[in-house]
Amino acid sequence: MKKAQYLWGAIIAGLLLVGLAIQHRTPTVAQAQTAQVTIMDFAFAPATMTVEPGTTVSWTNQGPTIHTATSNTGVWDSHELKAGASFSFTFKQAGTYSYQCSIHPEMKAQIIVQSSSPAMHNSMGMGPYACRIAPGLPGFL
Ligand SMILES: [Cu+2]
Repeated sequence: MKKAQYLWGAIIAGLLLVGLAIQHRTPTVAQAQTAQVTIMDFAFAPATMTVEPGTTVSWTNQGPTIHTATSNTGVWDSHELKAGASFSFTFKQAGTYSYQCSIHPEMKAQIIVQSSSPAMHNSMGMGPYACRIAPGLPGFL
């Protein structure tokens, strides 16, 4: 009995380590279908964010100054966001979307839209099964 418990403990610890390893490989991949960008101190945070296709990104102005989140290629424009205001846009197409604040063009950032492919797991020798063991755990896709 004790041996079985120890074995399970070791398996769970191993899975957690694998999860942490994946998270380290892809630190900015947002798993959820929504993602948040904070506008503060004349910068977008995070400046580069990677999301899955279909993700709705919300920009919230947490600072006192009016800003915008404006696509460099005309894909979206939040227009002026006052303190506390937010704007959302859903990214359906994969690609790299650069944007800036139209009031302060030195505020630059980008959203990268791409699928988190099972190929990444396969390249780590995990296969699809391991990925489904703990889908809610950070690091498990
Ligand atoms: Cu600004």
